[in-house]
Amino acid sequence: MSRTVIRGGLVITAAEEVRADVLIEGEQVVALATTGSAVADGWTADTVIDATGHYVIPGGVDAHTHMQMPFGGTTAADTFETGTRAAAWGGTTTIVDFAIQSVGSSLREGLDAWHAKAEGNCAVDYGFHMILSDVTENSLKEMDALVGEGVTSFKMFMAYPGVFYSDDGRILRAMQRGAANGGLIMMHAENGIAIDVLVEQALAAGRTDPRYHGEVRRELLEAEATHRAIKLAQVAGAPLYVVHVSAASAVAELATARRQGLPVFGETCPQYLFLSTDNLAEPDFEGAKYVCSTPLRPREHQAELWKGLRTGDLQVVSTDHCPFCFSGQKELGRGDFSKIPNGLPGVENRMDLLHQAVLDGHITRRRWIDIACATPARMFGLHPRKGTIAPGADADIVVYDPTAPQTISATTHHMNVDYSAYEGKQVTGRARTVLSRGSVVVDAGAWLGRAGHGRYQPRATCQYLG
Ligand code: DUC
Ligand code: ZN
Ligand code: ZN
Repeated sequence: MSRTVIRGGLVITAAEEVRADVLIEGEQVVALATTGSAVADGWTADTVIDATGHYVIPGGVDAHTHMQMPFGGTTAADTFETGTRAAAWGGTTTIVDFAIQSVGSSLREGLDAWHAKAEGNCAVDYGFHMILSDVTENSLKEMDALVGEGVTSFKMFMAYPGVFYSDDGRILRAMQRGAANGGLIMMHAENGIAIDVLVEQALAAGRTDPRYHGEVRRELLEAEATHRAIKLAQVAGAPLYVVHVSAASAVAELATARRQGLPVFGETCPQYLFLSTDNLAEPDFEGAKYVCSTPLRPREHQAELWKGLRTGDLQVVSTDHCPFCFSGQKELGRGDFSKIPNGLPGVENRMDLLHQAVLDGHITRRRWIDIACATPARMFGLHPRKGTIAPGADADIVVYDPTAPQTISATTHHMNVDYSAYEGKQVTGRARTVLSRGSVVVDAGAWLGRAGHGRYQPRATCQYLG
């Protein structure tokens, strides 16, 4: 079995920061020992990685991606191969993607289709959530089977009537089932019935530019849906995870519920922390690059999101990586913002943007690792394999250079999309060496990984409760 030692770095986990060497055998971490100690110096290895002056952090866990997802008459531009490769470049070594149940089909059909897309193609490890679009007696029964085979979370939509939308009764039934079988309901919390009325009225009045996407998807309708989802979960006796929280008032709903002791959790995404409606208003249809749902909000919301991440009212930062090229895909919505496919690229940028947030004073180093690695792993049943550096954990490790300057750009990124949402943004910090289950996949600007190295990860039920 191969032995690797990572020497001389500052090991940062959600729990602590220590100067330690890390010993890896095969695919797993087997020991940590203080740098310079007799124990560490006594280790022999086939490969020694010098991490002097660097951080040694767990590989990122991005719990919300959509590789090659069909949406709005087109398909997200990253395949499982290109998207997981880009993830690795950015220091993310596990993704949890969303398999989709189409209306009229079974969960099994959807899950099988997503396994077929991913299998043999991923550069890093992956798991699946299931999008539940058709709550029937049969799909409720199927939820139990999926939990048993490691698909332990189910996304539901209060938005997109006629596509993914579930009404309150269906949501309640799925939550009740989740309360019984351990499946965690993930909610897209926007009142889609009301939004569709506002979309129709905006278009009829000739308001067709991308910025109206942000205006019709009103903050109040995110807060209202978040509140309703919380109450439905309370009635069902189920925990709740709200995805892509963008509005300050939605954070307030989560905070109020949490003060009441309810097991409700919230995720936000880098686009809500770093971008705003100013981007949606960019001229010449450039605003389309920033169309996603929930939408970007006015800049003032960012402070509340950062505060939520510090106080713990928000627990996770995922990307909702769902890239559509500007050319030919976003352009489908010229003259009608409602036809712009919803989604932004970001799987490659998350770890660096959040490191920049450390430098900017929004969060601490350990909180960076907590919200980007440790908590998503626990929330979605991947602990202790993922999200930390400890004996027995998978050797998914990033040797991170906290001083490397970087200008984010589509000309240098590895995502299969023709623009960057952060074009020209300067950040400090970058993954230098990335290991996935003990194999070096990125080193000093060189790609050493391969499609098919990434393995499907069946997940336990939520480990963040209680
Ligand atoms: N919600 C998501 O989580 N991803 C893409 C589109 C959407 O509405
Ligand atoms: Zn969503
Ligand atoms: Zn999503």
